[in-house]
Amino acid sequence: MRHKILLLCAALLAAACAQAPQKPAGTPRAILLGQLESWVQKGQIAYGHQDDLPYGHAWRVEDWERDPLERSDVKATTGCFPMMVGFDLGGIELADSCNLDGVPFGLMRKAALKHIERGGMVTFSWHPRNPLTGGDAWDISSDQVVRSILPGGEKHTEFMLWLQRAADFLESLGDVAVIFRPWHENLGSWFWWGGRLCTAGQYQELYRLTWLYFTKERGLVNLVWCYSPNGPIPPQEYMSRYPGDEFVDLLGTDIYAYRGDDSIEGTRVRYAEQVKVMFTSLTAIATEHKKLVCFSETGLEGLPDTGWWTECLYPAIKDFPISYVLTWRNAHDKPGHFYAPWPGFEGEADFDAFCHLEDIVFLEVE
Ligand code: BMA
Repeated sequence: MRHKILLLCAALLAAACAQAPQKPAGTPRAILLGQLESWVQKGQIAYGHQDDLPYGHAWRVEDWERDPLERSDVKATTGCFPMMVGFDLGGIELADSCNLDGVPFGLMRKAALKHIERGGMVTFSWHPRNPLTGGDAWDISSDQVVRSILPGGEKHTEFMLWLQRAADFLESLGDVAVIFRPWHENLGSWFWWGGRLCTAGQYQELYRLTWLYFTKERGLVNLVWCYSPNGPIPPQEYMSRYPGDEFVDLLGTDIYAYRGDDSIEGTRVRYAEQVKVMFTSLTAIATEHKKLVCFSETGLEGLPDTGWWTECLYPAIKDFPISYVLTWRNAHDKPGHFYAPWPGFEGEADFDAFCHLEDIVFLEVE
């Protein structure tokens, strides 16, 4: 039996059913959390893809107000949409019209809502620019940035405007629940909020400030908050900057496979080991803290391993209680920067096989 979410279009439903379909009870947030949990309980893992709808390998949505948003590299290769679609808010803080990867925020809103309406889920990350230097999220030239935006810092007022703009966007989605994953990969030192760029206390204050502003001041109660440090790291470090149970719903991690000069087999073995160490520990932490687990980002850039999905990713994750796994974006303008196959790519068949595994969940639309 294939465990896919089957969606009937509204017209079919109206024709076939006298009564409206039963909506699950609870707030949008509780329903989203409940869905993630039910996959875990059934031993299933949902699949996600970053920026799946605005663009793909060598294509992008041009006229987004008219575009039906049916195109997707994942759908073109498997017949199904990813269950989870990720978007990035980078650029919203300066009221830009497009995000850092050229996605208009209007398109992002439309695609997110359309995906949710189809029965899918949405997660937002955020690569905001550097509020102290004016550089990008990767500008690590100063270790004073986080200090400067916290209460009492010289950039605090400006930073609160950045939070306001991000909150305005999420609020504009209306009464739907989405996952929000701010200040990610915080144990590495490649973002201005990273490990060597601020103290643990400053990081926690930043996360809590964000949560408090969104939740208490703005009343954004539909957000599911994801904490997602980078891996691989020694597992005992995972909680070293944890903001606290009150501020987090989902425990994630970002771990990528890297080939480097290694063989395909060597790359697989290394990745499997890293995933195993990290998720063994995350599973125990999640049980202790009563949280759900996700694999917030992963992938192998350019997919040089054509069996990566069923012979590397799947065996690495299948025995862990991971609610969803998200692979990164298929850039429209950087030919080698992709993490999911597209029609004609040689690894297509393996991805299709992954999609049709019993315990992997895609979004099937009829
Ligand atoms: C990175 C790369 C960048 C991109 C950023 C935010 O991992 O994909 O090209 O700008 O994510 O999406």
